[in-house]
Amino acid sequence: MPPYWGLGFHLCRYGYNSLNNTKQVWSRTREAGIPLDVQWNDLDYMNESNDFTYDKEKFKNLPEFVEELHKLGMHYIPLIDPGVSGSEKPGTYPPYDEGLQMDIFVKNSTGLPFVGKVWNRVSTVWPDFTHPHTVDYWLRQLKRLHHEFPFDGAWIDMNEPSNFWSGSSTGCPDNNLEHPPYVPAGVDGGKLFYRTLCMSSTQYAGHHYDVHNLYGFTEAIVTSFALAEIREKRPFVISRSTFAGHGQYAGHWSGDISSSWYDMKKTIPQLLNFNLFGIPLMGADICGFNGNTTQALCQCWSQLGAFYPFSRNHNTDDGIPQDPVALGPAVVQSARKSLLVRYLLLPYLYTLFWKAHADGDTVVRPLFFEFPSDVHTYDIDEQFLWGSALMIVPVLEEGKTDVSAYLPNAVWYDFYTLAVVPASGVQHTLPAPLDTIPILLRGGSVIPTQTPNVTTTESRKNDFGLLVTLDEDCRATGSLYWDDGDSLNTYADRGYNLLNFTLAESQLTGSAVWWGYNDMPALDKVTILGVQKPVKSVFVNQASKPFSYHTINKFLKVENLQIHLHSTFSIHWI
Ligand code: MIG
Repeated sequence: MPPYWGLGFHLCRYGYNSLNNTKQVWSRTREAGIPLDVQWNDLDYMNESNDFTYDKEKFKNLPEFVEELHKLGMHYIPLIDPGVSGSEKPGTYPPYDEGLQMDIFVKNSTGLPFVGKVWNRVSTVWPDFTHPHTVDYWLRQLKRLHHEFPFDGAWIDMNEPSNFWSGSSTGCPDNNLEHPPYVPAGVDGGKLFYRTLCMSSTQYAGHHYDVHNLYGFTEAIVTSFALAEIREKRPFVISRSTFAGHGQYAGHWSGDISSSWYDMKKTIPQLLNFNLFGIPLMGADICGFNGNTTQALCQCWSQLGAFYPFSRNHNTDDGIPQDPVALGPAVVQSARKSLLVRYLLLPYLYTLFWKAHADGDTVVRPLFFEFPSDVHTYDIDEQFLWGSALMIVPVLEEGKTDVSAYLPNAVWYDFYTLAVVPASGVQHTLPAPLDTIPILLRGGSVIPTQTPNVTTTESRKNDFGLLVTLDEDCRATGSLYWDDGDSLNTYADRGYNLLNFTLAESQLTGSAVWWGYNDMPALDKVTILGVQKPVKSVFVNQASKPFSYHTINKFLKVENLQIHLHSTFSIHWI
């Protein structure tokens, strides 16, 4: 279960190169009114690219900055590489000295630490995350860094594991693990160890040959455990390498994609796949990583990315700045508008994450998951759903201001006008003005919302709303999971609330299936879409209430309710 703040918007780039620059981008994003929860730093915060250090000149006041973020209810995440420097002066760099003492580095075939090279000045050695003592080792390193500046999560990169050398400085021994009879196509020069560790190097669990693909997964498990120990709050870990089972411990981003329309489009099938793999906390670098983005691309990508479960704008060090403000008012407007929609819908997204946590459900899902008997849905990968109720139809081509969507057989409502979209079972053209990403609501749903603010910490305090969409039988159901959003094990320890909502025969009822957490804002607003006949009166728990009814778009709105969700309530209309 991710922390609630992890579902906010994240801002990052490789090569801010100083705290001043980081702060400048961070503050101009806030000044533009763009929702933002988490500021990140890439490896340029480190001293000489060494893990568990920070540059005391260029990032001098990093600890103060992290405190400032915390005061504002925001969070901070640094990059951590798995490999640590293997050639600092003895006694000056505990991550190396302690690793030697604890004997937890991956070893070469002669029993000494395996030496390769990544970002470190001279050489790199790798902790063996299958070694039982590495839990202690990694916890010590992270704790020491956390003592310097209290970061809130970990971004674990290069954990395939990636190496700038193929093997060590002299390559790898000549044996049948390095040169098995069959190698996968595309492996450079037939070398399995191409830009990674030697296959005959050894780990606690066996030859690297046998556990290579588990390196990132094991690092994610240990990192997640260490963060929970240190912060005593929910760990938030985003990893580049994954394996089956990873979703229990961490999320994923798709690495170094290009700032291109083609790569943006391909992020949707990636997202769908990772949800099928049980790793719902997934996203791609918004506006692309490699190369220079453009205003038009970044505008559309900011809108699409606002609907990635893990939503982060990140960029390479040799590209133009691509935070929304850097790209001008059109991108700012699109990012702000789509992220405010995301923040409005966070109670729904969070409830989906709870369902994924409890039942292994998908968060983002392909249309065929909801409409398995409709063969037209099978190959759709340019639209996607959040749960069962919300369909996102991004613009994926430059300059387009409408988009063609397939609407499976159901009642669909336009998120913005709240009117029925008069088509289903057909291809339909939706308007997509440059600052608007088309979103449809599926009839039959009760979608919990919350008035958005510019951080999740603030938006969590606002009143709830319900968007209720009638299906062809004028029914709807939905639920809302709520807890403090950050404590460990709230679900297992039953420190949460679970509300169920049902609408039938012009009556919406809501009741708590479980109430284990008292700090919950009131329900203040209910909007019911698809009410065909004009409404004469509305009763909330039998008492008559003012309302408004939109005769053209046919929705009913009841506001200023202040319903305490602990008790069962009903709203009906005649
Ligand atoms: O060799 O830390 O995928 O997101 O900015 C590149 C620098 C290392 C790769 C990551 C990318 C990150 C970059 N890293």
